Amino acid sequence: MKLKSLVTATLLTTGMFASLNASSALLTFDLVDGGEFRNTIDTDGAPIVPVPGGNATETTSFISWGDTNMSNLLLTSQNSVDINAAGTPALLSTIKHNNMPIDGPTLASGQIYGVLEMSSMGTLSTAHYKIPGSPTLADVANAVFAEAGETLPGGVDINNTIASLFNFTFFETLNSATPCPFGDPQPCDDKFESSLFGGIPIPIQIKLLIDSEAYMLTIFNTFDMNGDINTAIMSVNGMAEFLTEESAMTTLYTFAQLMYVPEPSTLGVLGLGLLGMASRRKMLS
Ligand SMILES: [Ca+2]
Ligand SMILES: [Ca+2]
Repeated sequence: MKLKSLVTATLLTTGMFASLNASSALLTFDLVDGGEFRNTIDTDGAPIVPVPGGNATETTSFISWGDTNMSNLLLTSQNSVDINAAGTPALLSTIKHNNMPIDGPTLASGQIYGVLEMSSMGTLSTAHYKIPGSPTLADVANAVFAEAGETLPGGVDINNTIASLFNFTFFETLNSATPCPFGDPQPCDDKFESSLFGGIPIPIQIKLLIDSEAYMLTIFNTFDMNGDINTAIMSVNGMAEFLTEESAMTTLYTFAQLMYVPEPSTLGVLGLGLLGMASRRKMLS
């Protein structure tokens, strides 16, 4: 009898999770819109038209500029990414800069637009972006959609949606300048400046609950291919800067990482659960 009720309970629980959500991971990100460059222009103010691409597993966006040795940027976003455990970085996207010494007008500025929907095998509840004033994810998503001239894709839960719009400016430096404008060694590196719409600091940090346990989700940029969170690029007053080497391919990685946050409220819930188990055992015996 005991065994039978245990089996029934397990089946019920499994069935409940399956019906609640298709995700089988602790946290899943699905790219539901964007993953593309937008409004990219050159130093003459002429548009640089992004070329979209991709397949079942990834979405790409490509821009190139320059008269002789073409420089280019390739954005590659994973269409679906699972995080199976806290503390493990998961790769969301890469930006590869093929940096050449070029003639003619160069890339001046642009945007990167992307919308990620989060889901979980457990019960997911998001709180807010960890910034002063703490707007909800839905507040930020609505503001981004208004700015980008977009709407929420059908069937997507706006409360679990991360809508991001990066604005960037690019500085192609004269390679023979002495000294280099950004103080780097010869030939002079080029520079990106990037800020996230709404003044949200980089890395992005979002508090969320999965099955009533508190986590901090960090979405960060790094040049480290293994996603060491200690190498994350930090914004200063909302602006992140980074240099890319001449005649080389530089890859900027975007990772997501969950960190478990023990909170008094969570411990309280856990305590109640243990209490419940203890009382049930008493009733059965
Ligand atoms: Ca260059
Ligand atoms: Ca340069």
